[in-house]
Amino acid sequence: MAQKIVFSGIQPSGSPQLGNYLGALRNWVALQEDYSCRYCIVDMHSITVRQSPAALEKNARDLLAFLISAGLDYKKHILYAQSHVRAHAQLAWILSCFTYMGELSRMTQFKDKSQKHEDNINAGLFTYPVLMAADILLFGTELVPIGEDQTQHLELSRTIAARFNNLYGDVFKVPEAYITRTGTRVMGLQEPTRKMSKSDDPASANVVYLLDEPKSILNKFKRAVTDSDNTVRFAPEEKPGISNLINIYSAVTGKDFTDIEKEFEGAGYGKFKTAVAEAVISELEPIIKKYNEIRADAAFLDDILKEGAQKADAAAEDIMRKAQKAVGFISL
Ligand code: ATP
Ligand code: LTN
Repeated sequence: MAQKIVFSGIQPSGSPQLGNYLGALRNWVALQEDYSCRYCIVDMHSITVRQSPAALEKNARDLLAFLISAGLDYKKHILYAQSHVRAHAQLAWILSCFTYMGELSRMTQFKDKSQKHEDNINAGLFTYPVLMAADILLFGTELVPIGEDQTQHLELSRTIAARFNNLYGDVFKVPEAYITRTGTRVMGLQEPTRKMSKSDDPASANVVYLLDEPKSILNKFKRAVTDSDNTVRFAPEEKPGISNLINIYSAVTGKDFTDIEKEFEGAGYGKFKTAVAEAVISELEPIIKKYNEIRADAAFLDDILKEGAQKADAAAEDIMRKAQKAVGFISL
């Protein structure tokens, strides 16, 4: 039987951070065993927020090298950049004609990002979820590993797919989200009520970048905002900072919350923060080692992108053609 299809994307809009890893990338690696996976560097999504062109290109190459170092098998699966495969934009246009303004205005990411970038509320920022739906639906995807912040977008992809199928027959598979128990919403270390995001201010200690030096990771965790009650207890409303650290520690070590509370009973926050930092550092260590070996090899990375684009092109062809035929474009 053919393997089920997994698709996911990550933006090269900065350097990847711990939330990306625990919420999404780790699952990307795990799913490779049982599924046929397409993993995409979604550079077209990134330009919905103004980027420096040189930084965007560098970030995309860094990200590719990171993904390979984290264990993505580019030979067995498909690893590529969105802008290299035309079908993403082609299908996004068709789907935009089956998506309502009202639906897009309800997206919380649009509202957040419009507030953050008041001077550049462009149409791409608004139709961002349509492009994401196209990414997913192009491949007959069944499972989409994402962090919790993306569930609303995935729900909209399902709605668009069902709406199109209702009108024209079974063109698209209706995808499901794949979300694990822990790590799925990592909050900022300085602002534990907001999700950690790679496009936050890199100068602050709010974001743990996956490529940070171990010393810097330790420092950021030591400076993490907590509370004055000095007990390690999971209570997200009352103790957002400590709860975030418990969630991170649990995601990395696999221990559950009550065991963690017991482990650090009476230990104080200093000791706990150091333990969380050390667990994160040792999880990342082998990835960083590999990254340092491959990042400078531009030809190696470009070859992977070229091959990935060809494979993605071929994989998208069938559904792209069906969607065009369904709406009545001339078939040759
Ligand atoms: P940006 O801030 O540039 O929008 P981002 O850091 O939020 O980027 P994306 O590239 O948009 O990251 O997302 C890649 C994957 O990482 C998505 O599946 C997303 O759900 C997940 N993710 C992002 N931030 C977090 C977080 N703080 N906790 C858990 N998962 C996250
Ligand atoms: N919107 C996602 C990135 C993304 C994505 C996708 C994730 C673009 N296309 C398709 C899963 C499937 C984000 O901001 N995290």
